[in-house]
Amino acid sequence: MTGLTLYTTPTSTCSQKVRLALAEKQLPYTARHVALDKAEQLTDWYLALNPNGVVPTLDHNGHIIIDSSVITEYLEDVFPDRPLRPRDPAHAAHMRAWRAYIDEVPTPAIRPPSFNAFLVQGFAALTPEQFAAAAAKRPLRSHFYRKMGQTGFDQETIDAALADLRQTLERMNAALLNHPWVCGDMFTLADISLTPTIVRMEDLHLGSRLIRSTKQRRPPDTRRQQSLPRVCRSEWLCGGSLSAGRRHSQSDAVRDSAFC
Ligand SMILES: N[C@@H](CCC(=O)N[C@@H](CS)C(=O)NCC(=O)O)C(=O)O
Repeated sequence: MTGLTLYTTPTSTCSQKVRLALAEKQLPYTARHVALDKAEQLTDWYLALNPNGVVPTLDHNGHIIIDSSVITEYLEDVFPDRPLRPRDPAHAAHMRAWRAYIDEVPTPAIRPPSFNAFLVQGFAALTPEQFAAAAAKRPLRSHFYRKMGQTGFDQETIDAALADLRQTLERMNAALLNHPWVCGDMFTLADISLTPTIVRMEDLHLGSRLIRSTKQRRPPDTRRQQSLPRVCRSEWLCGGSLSAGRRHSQSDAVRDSAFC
């Protein structure tokens, strides 16, 4: 028994990072699903675990660990088998620099197009007062929800997000020109941090141009092509739930303005 319980939401990209790491390390765990659509992350019992009111949260034999990047490093420290972090300190620093960039740039950038496509419609029926109260309850994201409003993020915000995502793709493209994974020959936590955002981009129809251009520019590398499905086949990531909610008309605007 690993003693691991993960508070997680199927469609949450941050939860997916942890589930991918658990899957790669072949660590069994108990999943406790947190219903973001019912604001379960803002209930007293959950805020007592994670005062930020976001998923995921890990409970390891009573030790409560929050933040997906912190959780995956913790898992690496406690369960070093099937390593996802280079042992060499300089290589580990390189991986952590990638992760810091991912947490700073693409992870927040994927939110505005995701919320416009999948989530904002869930707030449409609220009165302005109810929406203001819902936004105010978010310990970390009040300003984000206020900026979104009940009609979605404006084009300027979407354009800025797409510029950040494009920069990420360019950096990945450069890194993957000569190596199978972003940090070189080893599949690491940096690849895990990137994967949910790339999958979400595909779900939003933002990614196909990148994949085409990457294939054209990268020399043939059969090992990488064989390795990729190991991530994409993961039931934790590609269970279909990501696209289940796609019905908002703004997803067309996002798609049409992307990577032209
Ligand atoms: N830095 C945190 C961010 C977690 C986060 O933003 N989670 C989102 C889902 S991906 C969430 O729970 N949002 C709740 C909300 O919007 O109220 C982490 O990596 O764990």
